[in-house]
Amino acid sequence: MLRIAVQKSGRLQEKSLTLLNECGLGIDTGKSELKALARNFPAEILFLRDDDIPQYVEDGVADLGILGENVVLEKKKQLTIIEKLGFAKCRLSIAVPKGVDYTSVQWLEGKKIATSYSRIVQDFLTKHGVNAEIHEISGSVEIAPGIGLADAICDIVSTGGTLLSNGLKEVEAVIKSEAVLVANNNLSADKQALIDKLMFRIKAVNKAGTNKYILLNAPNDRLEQIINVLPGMKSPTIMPLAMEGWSSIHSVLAEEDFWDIIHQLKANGAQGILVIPIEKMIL
Ligand code: PRT
Ligand code: ZN
Repeated sequence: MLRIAVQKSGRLQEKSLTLLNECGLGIDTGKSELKALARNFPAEILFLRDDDIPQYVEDGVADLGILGENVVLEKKKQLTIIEKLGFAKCRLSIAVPKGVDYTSVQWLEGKKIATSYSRIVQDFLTKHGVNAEIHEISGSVEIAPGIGLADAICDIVSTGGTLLSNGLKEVEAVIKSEAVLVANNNLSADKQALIDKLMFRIKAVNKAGTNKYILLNAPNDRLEQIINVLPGMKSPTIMPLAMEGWSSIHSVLAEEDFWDIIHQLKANGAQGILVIPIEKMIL
């Protein structure tokens, strides 16, 4: 039985459970319990505060955990990041009042920085040879400069809206972060086998999410140009249409190349282009 720690409530909870359910675990969501048993996989979900997950995974109370990389780096526990999950993307940044004439990290010398991430900030300062006073606070970091508690802050930024509405500007991105899957370092062979099974599914789900299935019609005399534009898993599938001289082409596109390729397909005479989400993708 695998024990998987997931955030009890907050930004990561829903996406963590959705991912596990897309992997077929069958977890009943919506209950405010501390534990839940997966219906279709030998796994138990432990609902915890994200800050506590690294300790539970280090101690082996949980075998796996899903949390922000920012928390993993801050807690410095003995555990291993085994997969980046692609959601809850953000950065941990230093910000200063918008009127400050900030030119380089040297500006921080001798200053007071408020943050909930003192270890990450200290590593950043050490790397740049800057001495500054770190003031550890646990919430509402962005108000610290306004109330005279600090000269700068280091906090999570996603859209930047919070900084803006508090009269601050982002001056250094210290780390980038996203949700990650972490594992205990001393897993039994049985647990490792279950994790391998789960990892296979996670990869299939995440790969599917970044790809699209595409169908289009093309005149046979343009097939070659169109096939050259399409990547495909191996090569595109080509089937004759009932209409003489035309074929239907099926392929898979990476989301990031999507629009570029669609424009090229149109330019090469493709018609009736259909784009369909992929649920699972196994290579
Ligand atoms: O209760 P618990 O301790 O479990 O939760 P929490 O309050 O510590 O964490 P939570 O749920 O707020 O966030 C969990 C994780 O989501 C974080 O550790 C990050 O890895 C990730 N994440 C992604 C974010 C954001 N985006 C984010 N925007 N975490 C927090 N924020 C906050 C940030 O602190 C700031 O106040 O949103 C504000 C900034 O957002 P913008 O869009 O205005 O820039
Ligand atoms: Zn937290």
